Amino acid sequence: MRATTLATAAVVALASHANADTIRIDVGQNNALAFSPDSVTAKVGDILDFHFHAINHSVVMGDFDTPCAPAKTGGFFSGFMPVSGSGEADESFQVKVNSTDPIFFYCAQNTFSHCKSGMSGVVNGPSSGNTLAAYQSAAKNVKSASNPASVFGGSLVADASSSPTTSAAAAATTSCTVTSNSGGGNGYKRSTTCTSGAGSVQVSLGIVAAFTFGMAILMS
Ligand SMILES: *[C@@H]1O[C@H](CO)[C@@H](O)[C@H](O)[C@H]1NC(C)=O
Ligand SMILES: *[C@@H]1O[C@H](CO)[C@@H](O)[C@H](O)[C@H]1NC(C)=O
Ligand SMILES: [Cu+2]
Repeated sequence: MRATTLATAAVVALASHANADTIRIDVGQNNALAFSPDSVTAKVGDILDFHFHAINHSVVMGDFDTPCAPAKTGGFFSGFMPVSGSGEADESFQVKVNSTDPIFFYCAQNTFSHCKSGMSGVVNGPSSGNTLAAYQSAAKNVKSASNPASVFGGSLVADASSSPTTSAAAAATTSCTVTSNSGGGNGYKRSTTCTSGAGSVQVSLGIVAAFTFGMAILMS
C-alpha cells in the first residue's frame, strides 16, 4: 500500500516534469569571478541549479536597469556560500523558471567587487538591447553590490558533487529546504530541514524528544 502510494507519487512527479531540464550553473569555478555558463536558455518549469565554488559567492536575481542590486519584485537570493579549500559548497541553490522573460543574476560578494568585475549572468537574454554585455558594462560604474536580507526564491539542495562526507547516493536523495533565516550584520544564519529516504536525523530527534517528555512526566 505504502509502496504503491510512493510509486504513484513518483509517476506523477515524473509526468509533470517530463520536459523540465535542470540547468547547472557553476559559480566561481576555477577561482574565476564568473558564472559558467553565464548565459543560458531556459523554458518554463526548468530548474536553474547553482553550484558554489570557493571562496564565498552568492547568487541574487537583479533587474537590468539596476546592476548589482536585487530585483524590485520577486527574485531570489541564495545567501553567501563560503567554501574553504577546494570543492563545492554542501548545497546547491535551485530556482524554478516561471517565464521566458530575461532573468539577470549576479554575485553580491563585495570583497574584490565580484558584480562590478563582471560576475553576473542572464537567463533568456536578448541578443541586442538589454544584453548581458550591457549589464556587465553598467555594473562597472556601481559602487558596491547589495543583497536581500535573507535567503528566498529557491531551495538549498544537498550537492552530490561536493566533497562528500556522506555517500553520493545518500546525498543525491537528500533534499533540504530553508525554513528560517535571519540576517544580522554581515552574517547569515540558515536553518534547513532535510528529508531523505532514511530520514534518520529527524526521526531520532523525535524519539529523543518523546523520551525526554516521557521522563519529565515520570519524574514530576
Ligand atoms: C518561480 O516561482 C517560485 C514559486 O513561487 C519561486 O520560488 C521562484 O523564485 C520563482 N522563480 C523566479 C526566477 O522568480
Ligand atoms: C561570506 O561573505 C559574506 C558577505 O561579504 C560575509 O558576510 C560572510 O562573513 C562571509 N563568510 C565567510 C565564512 O567568510
Ligand atoms: Cu562571487
